[in-house]
Amino acid sequence: MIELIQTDITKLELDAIVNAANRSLLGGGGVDGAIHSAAGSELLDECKTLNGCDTGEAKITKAYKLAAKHVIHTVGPVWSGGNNNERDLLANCYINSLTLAKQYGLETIAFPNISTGVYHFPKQLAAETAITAVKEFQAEGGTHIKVLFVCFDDENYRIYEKFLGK
Ligand code: AR6
Repeated sequence: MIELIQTDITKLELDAIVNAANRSLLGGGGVDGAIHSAAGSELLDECKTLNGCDTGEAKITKAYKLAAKHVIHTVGPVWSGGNNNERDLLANCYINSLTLAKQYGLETIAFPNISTGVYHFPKQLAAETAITAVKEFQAEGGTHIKVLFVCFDDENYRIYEKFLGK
């Protein structure tokens, strides 16, 4: 079960929304900034207890003032030409977030287009990587977690429409 929508991820009432964070987990710009400002300062307080997060890994918190129940924070790779394991690290973001969702018994999760903003991962390759990772997890994981790909910009939305065959 995969769906595609174009919206602001902070508005979604789901079991979890995923944050494209940085290794400090202490906030930033882009979707990270939007999630922290909508969730309120208690989110930052909980993030301060987590001791950061490595690239490709994921950590879960409550969602405070957001409509979602949890935030899963993951750290995408900074694109630096493609020879630094960027693609596997990006796939790990999706797999590790879904693994956490499964551990917590979550049924609905929304992903932003991780690394395609200030981290400059090429959008087509990022979409292909994200969709492949999610499909593999769903095929192998034996779970029924519903996954929403949330695109914010038009370019990503058009790319996902193409790859998902809409
Ligand atoms: N809802 C959904 N998607 C969004 C939203 C939103 N409200 N706002 C932006 N996007 P970016 P990254 C999309 O830069 O490249 C932060 O400072 C945006 O169109 O947020 O992984 C962190 O702290 C883009 O497609 O994340 C890190 O330092 C996508 O979210 C760094 O940026 C990701 O863009 C992470 O960079």
